[in-house]
Amino acid sequence: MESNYQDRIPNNVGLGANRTLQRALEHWQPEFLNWWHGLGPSDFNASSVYLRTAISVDTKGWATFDYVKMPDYRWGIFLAQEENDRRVGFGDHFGQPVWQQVPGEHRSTLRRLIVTQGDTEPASVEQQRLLGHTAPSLYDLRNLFQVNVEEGRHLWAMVYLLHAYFGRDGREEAEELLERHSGDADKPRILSTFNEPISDWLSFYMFTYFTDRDGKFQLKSLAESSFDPLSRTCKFMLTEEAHHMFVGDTGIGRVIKRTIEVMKELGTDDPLALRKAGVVDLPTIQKYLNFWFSSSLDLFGGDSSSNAASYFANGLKGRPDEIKYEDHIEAESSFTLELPDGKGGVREERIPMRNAVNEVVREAYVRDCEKGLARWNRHLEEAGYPQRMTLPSTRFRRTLGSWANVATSPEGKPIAQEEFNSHLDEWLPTPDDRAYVHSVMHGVFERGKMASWIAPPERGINTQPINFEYVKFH
Ligand code: BYC
Repeated sequence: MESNYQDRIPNNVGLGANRTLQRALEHWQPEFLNWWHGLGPSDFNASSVYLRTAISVDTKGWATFDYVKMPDYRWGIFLAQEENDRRVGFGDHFGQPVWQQVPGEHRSTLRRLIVTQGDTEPASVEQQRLLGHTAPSLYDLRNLFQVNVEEGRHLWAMVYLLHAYFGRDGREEAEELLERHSGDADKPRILSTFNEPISDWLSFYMFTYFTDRDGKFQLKSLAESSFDPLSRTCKFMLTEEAHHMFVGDTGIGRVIKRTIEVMKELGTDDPLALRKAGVVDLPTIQKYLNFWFSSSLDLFGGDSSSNAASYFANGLKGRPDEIKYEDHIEAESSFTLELPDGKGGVREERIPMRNAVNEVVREAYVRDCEKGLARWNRHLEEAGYPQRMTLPSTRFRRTLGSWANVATSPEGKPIAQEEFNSHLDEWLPTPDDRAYVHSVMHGVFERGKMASWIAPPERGINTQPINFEYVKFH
């Protein structure tokens, strides 16, 4: 299908040939823009931002760079190319042709999955809406807005599926995606992490590293879906997601690098001395990491989940890179979970593999997270410091699954609740830590300049220099 970039809604789904669908989406478009103006990035809508826009899905068109005012960004509907004779890759229908329409018996489950995915996209934009004011550089400001407009496009992707395949229910769900709001007491976003405030840039980098990475794994799982339009949509979303994680990965790396520079200059790792010098001390960075990593772990769902088992059995949602697994049916296989034994210890339990899919995916996610830590720790190693950033155990500070509300140390050792409480200030950001981090957040809007607490990036965007005018305020 050819890309049509001239339509009011750019697309490669032949929208022009389906007047009813086109009208329905054109009706939703002003509601989306209303939402963007009310709850999208605050105050920068008149600025020209050096953004990449997807105008097609081929290598030439998916990343076209130019100055754009955010409300004029062309939020389009793009699906990856259809694969010839694609077959169901896992579960009970393995080997059968994939579905181009929604099977009646899976309609409400697929709708729920698409709504849950769709709900996270505008949620993250809402969470980040005030960050522009305190951006540490024009380069970072541009990256924030790039992430925001693309999350907006990912919302469009899910809304397209809801409108095109789920009739009136789908249209109602699309409206509700703009009615729930992050942190709203009455109508919160669906998943926990998407109601946490992101009010400083250290949290933003942690979120784009850890939470966007959940996005990567969930999108990869949905890209395996037998419902082919969902699979193709997610495949294309994944190309954009990589930059979001890059922003988090390099952002955290730059914060650590700058802290090391000042540790060297001052000859101390004393947090108070470092704070006086305007950088974020390593223990505080570790506490932020503990917070966002543990929160993001909950986004994979329960470790033993009958929902996950039925998604897998029915071919609705698979495992990332399903092709790498030997057994695509997993009807007989099992998985050993480590569970709290209720007496301060750990016990093992074998559960059917299908019920453990969330845990399998979570484990793959943890391995992927470790790569960033290795990179950040290299900065410390090269500078000759013994400190290292670590990932806490997957049992630590969970609110969901078998380890929910079980007190453990960051290493995963079950401990008494009193002991947990007495260490909280060492393990998670305190109000003081947050107040300090907030206190160094000031907008730096001069070309090439960086805030005191972060090192410059290694290179600019799209081969532009670091001192490029990434955002023009007029
Ligand atoms: N918070 O059987 P269970 C992204 C609910 S991020 C609140 O344990 P299941 C992005 C669950 O919905 C990726 N509720 O888990 C990143 C279920 O409720 P119902 C987003 C939670 O169903 C950055 C109940 O608890 N995409 O793209 O196997 C920026 C029992 O669930 C939570 C997706 O998540 C939680 N943390 O798996 C922008 C993919 N966890 O249905 C974007 C779609 C679970 O009984 N979603 N619950 O009322 C899914 O595949 C699944 O819903 C989950 C949960 C993986 C989330």
